[in-house]
Amino acid sequence: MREKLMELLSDPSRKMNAKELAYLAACFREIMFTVLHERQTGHWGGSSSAIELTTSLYFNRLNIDPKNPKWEDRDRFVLSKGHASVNLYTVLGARGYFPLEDVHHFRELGSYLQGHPAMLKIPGVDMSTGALGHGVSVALGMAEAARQSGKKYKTYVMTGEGCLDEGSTWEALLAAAKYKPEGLILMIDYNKVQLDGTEGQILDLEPLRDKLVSFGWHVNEEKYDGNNTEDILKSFEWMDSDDVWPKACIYDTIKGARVDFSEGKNTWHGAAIDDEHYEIGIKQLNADADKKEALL
Ligand SMILES: Cc1ncc(C[n+]2csc(CCOP(=O)(O)OP(=O)(O)O)c2C)c(N)n1
Repeated sequence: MREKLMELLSDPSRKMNAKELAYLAACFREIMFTVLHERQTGHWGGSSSAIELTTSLYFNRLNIDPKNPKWEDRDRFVLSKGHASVNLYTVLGARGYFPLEDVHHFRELGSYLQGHPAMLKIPGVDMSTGALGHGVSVALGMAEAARQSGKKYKTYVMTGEGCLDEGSTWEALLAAAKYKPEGLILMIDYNKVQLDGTEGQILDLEPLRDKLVSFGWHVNEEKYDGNNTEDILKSFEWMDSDDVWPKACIYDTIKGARVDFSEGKNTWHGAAIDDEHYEIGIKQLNADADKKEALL
C-alpha cells in the first residue's frame, strides 16, 4: 500500500478535504482494479464511476462509527446499484469496518465479501442489494423510521440508471414526495451507460431532472461532476443549504473512469479484466494516483 495512503488511513475519521478525497479515490481505484483482475470477476465500470462519491460520503460526510456499525443514530447509506460492491467494500475496509486486505478475498467461496452486499454478514452494510430497483423504497422506509422516531440521522441512497429504469423506483419516488421525510437524499451516479448499451438505447431517462422535479423532489440545478471531489463537496453544501425534502442530486460521471479503454464502454460493465488490459489500466491508475498525491 502507498505510504501516503497508509498515513491518511491511520486517522480515517478525520474529515478529508477535496484533494485528500481525490487522492483516496485514486488509490481505491488501483485497489479495485487489482482485486477485480485477481479475482477475474466483478463490476469495474460502475464501481469506478462512483468511487469519488462513496469516498466523499465515507471520508467527509456520513455521521458513522465503524466500531459500532449498528449505532442507531448513524447516517444510513444504501447502495441500490449493489453490483458495484467492490467499491463499497474497498471504502468500508479503508474506513475501518473490517481489514482492507479482506477485499482481496472478494467473491471467493466462503468469503463474507460476496458479489453483492449482504447486510447480515458485512459490518457497515445497511441494506442487502443487487436486484436493481429496491434501494429508494428501502431508504424511504429508513428515513420515515427516523421521522417517526424523532431521530436526526440522514439516509443516502445511490442509484445508477438501472434502478431508475425499474418501475418500483418511481413508486418509491412518488411515496417519498408524499411523506417528505427529512434527511432522505437520492444520489444518482449518472454515467449514462448500462450493462449492454447506453441509457439512451435501453430506456431513455431524459429529461431526468424535470421528471424528478415533477415527481415532487428537490433537485440540484447546478451541474456536478461526480468524479470531481470539489464538485461533490459543493453538492454537499447544496444539500445543507435548505430544509426542503426529499432531495435528489444528479452527478455526471464516467463509467469505467480513468482507464481509457473502459471509459464510457458498456463492454467493461462486468467483464473480467485480463492480464493484457490489467497491465495497461493499472499504469494509468498509478499515474493518476501519483498526480493526485503530488497535489496533497
Ligand atoms: C432487477 C435486476 N435486473 C437486472 C439486473 C442485472 N444488472 C446488473 S447491473 C445492470 C445494469 C445497471 O446499470 P446502471 O444502474 O446504470 O449501473 P452502473 O452503470 O452504475 O454500474 C443490470 C441490468 C439486476 N441486477 N437486477
